[in-house]
Amino acid sequence: NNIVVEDRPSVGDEDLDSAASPLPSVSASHTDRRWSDTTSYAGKKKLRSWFQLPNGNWELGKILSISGTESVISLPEGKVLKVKSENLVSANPDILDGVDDLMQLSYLNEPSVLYNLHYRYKQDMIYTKAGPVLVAINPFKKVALYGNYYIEAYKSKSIESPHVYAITDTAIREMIRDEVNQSIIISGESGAGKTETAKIAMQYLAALGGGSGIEYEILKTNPILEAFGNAKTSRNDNSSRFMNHAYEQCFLKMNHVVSILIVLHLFFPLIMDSGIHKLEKLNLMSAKEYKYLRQSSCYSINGVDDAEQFRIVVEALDIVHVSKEDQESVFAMLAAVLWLGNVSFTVIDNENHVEPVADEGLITVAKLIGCDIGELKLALSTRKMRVGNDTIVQNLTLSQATDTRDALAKSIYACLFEWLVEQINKSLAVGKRRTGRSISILDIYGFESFDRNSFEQFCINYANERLQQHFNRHLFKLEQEEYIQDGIDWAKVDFEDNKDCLNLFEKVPSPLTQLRVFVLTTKGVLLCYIFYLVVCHAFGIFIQADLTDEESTFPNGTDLTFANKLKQHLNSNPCFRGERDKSFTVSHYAGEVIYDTTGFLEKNRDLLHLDSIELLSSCSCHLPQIFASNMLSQSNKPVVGPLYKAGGADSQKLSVATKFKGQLFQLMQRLESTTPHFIRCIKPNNFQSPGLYEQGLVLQQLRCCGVLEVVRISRSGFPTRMSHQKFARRYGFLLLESVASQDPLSVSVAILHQFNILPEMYQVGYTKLFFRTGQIGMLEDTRNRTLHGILRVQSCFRGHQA
Ligand code: AD9
Ligand code: MG
Repeated sequence: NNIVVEDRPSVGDEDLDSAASPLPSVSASHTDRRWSDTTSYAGKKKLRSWFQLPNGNWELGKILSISGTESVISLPEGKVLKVKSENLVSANPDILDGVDDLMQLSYLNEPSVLYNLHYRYKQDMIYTKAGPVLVAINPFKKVALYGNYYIEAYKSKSIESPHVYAITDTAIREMIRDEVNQSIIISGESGAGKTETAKIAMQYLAALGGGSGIEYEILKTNPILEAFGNAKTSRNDNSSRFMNHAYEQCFLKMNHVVSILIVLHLFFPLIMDSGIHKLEKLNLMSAKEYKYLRQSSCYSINGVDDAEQFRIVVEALDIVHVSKEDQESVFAMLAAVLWLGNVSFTVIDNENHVEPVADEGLITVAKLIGCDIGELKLALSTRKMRVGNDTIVQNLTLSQATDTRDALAKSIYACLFEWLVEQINKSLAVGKRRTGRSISILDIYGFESFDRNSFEQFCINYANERLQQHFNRHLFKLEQEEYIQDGIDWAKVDFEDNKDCLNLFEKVPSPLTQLRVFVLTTKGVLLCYIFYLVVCHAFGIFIQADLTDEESTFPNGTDLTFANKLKQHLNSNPCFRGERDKSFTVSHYAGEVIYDTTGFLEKNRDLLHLDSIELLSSCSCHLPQIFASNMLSQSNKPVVGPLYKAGGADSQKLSVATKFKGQLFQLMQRLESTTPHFIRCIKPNNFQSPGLYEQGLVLQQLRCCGVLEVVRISRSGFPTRMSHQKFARRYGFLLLESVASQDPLSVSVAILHQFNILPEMYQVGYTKLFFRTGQIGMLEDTRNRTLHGILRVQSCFRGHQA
């Protein structure tokens, strides 16, 4: 039979059984670091072994006997089973239970990793290293791991267990040592704890800044971004809807994808807080009275005190110097958005044309944004069109008018968010033009998969796919390429590449088919397939079919035809699968997601008619005016409506997907020039419930983010590297004997010898030295001690002289 008997670490079975719990920090000696992956084994009697239950969960048992291909195993609660030996997977000796770096496990297989993480999680040790990556498991409760005591301890290195503070500290040290910008990249599914983790990292930076630095101010501005940019979703009560790229004074946002149909945080504090007298003129009613808020039928979040939340936001607005007057306008805009949702229409002719009902809703909106009621009515129910040199006014149907109303509400909200971000960035930059190096903390919206996934999920998951590629590139691809380039011995490790999936979103077949000049129907209505092409292009899902086909499909050039085109053109991509009706499935690195294209085109457009922009610019309030001029300066040609001019390129700039892609590329470009530090957040259950650890869910997240592969490559690889020159310069002065030749390589080799660095712990490449983990740390310690000594001697000497 093909049973493999593993070479076990040399610890006696009985010793293992009686070994005291070695927590919190266990480190196995280097020689114990053997590993074997998912190799089935049947070894000596009473060895610990994993057995998979029919429900997929793993249980830890002990092998009682082995005969032929079968083993008898005892499981917890006195169960004894006879099983096929090949179904057993090696477990680590209990001396390794709860090691703080998965690299220390002798057997690196899935059940062992799951068990180790759970073992720690049960004791509130939510952080574990997986080689260079920090794994953070969401505790869904307060854990006593933060605050000044811990910050000081990590700063002075008196605690070494894995922590966000430790990663942040490393980033700072490497920034200083290597003079390279750093980034802390936080990823994970929605609700896994990314935003909390980012805040913890900022806390550490803020503490180092002594409570007065820019980090501190950023921390203080967080409530604004969260209030306006987060929303409650079924996955997370406080889900981020924008990309937060903090510390570089650059907040990229996904505001256009924010659908106000999701309940946004600030609305509730605004409504609930009856104590704010100034808000009286906003004419607010209870949440249930607003149509936009009613759609979610969710009016509060457990444990969130709306009044307190509101106070914090106002305080934060003060900090970023938003004047009281502007603050009132901000809240007036929010109220206007809510009231807009309540504007209703009546049909005025037999062609289903409508006009808004002049009720409380309409009147309040006009008052809040400071416009004429008549103008508002016109903007919501008619559209000006230019035909040749003439302008004609066309009445809107009910569905067109509703779309116009919702687009106006969305735009006001999006502009407001953008404006706030601008104020924050401005205030942070005042008098503090930073020079030198930086550390960026990246926290984006996590991978999302709901029962129904739309355009928002499509964008969010695309961003995550990009980030995953960055992770892969750094930890696998570049790493291995560098080994090979520098000519060191290296056996390649395979990893999951998400290239195919990215192609789905990005690959633009060339040559690009030109957008044809659009055709006017006899009634002067623009063919809407233009939008459809814009969407397709933006996604790299560009359709090369002859446009005359599209002409014939008009006026049905809708979500359905869009979906059909996708199916037709992407079926050859292994990550794409067409589904029934308007749906399609994408195989993301984190799992399959079925997207429903209903509303894709409309959400992608998300653009305002010129009529609405003109309305805003005619307002007497100052924020709507700013919004209008910002929108006009982005492009003086709104895409929607017949004022659109032919000449594809400009129009593409404006689609949400294109804009989004642009922001994402900009972000990735910035990240590429930094040294990345990765934190992988893991969600242990879908109920936001403390203590519950679902093996299957955790395993799926570990698998999709390649944690095991990372550990494997780090264990067999050489994560630290330094050029010969730099190494010689940095440590050369530690040499006790002078070296015959002064070339960097000879000096480096002499240093390695003097410090007895074992040959298997490093490799000498053409241009660089490559080290296994921990080696440079040891050299750095010696260097620091020596430098310290020299400084002390010098100051003593000076003291004497004086
Ligand atoms: V989303 O992609 O923005 O939807 P995130 O950002 O990954 O998501 P978030 O940080 O908002 O998730 O965390 C969700 C919730 O988990 C928080 O509101 C906290 O209640 C909880 N959490 C996360 N991390 C910690 C922690 N270190 N300590 C305590 C935590 N609670
Ligand atoms: Mg978040």
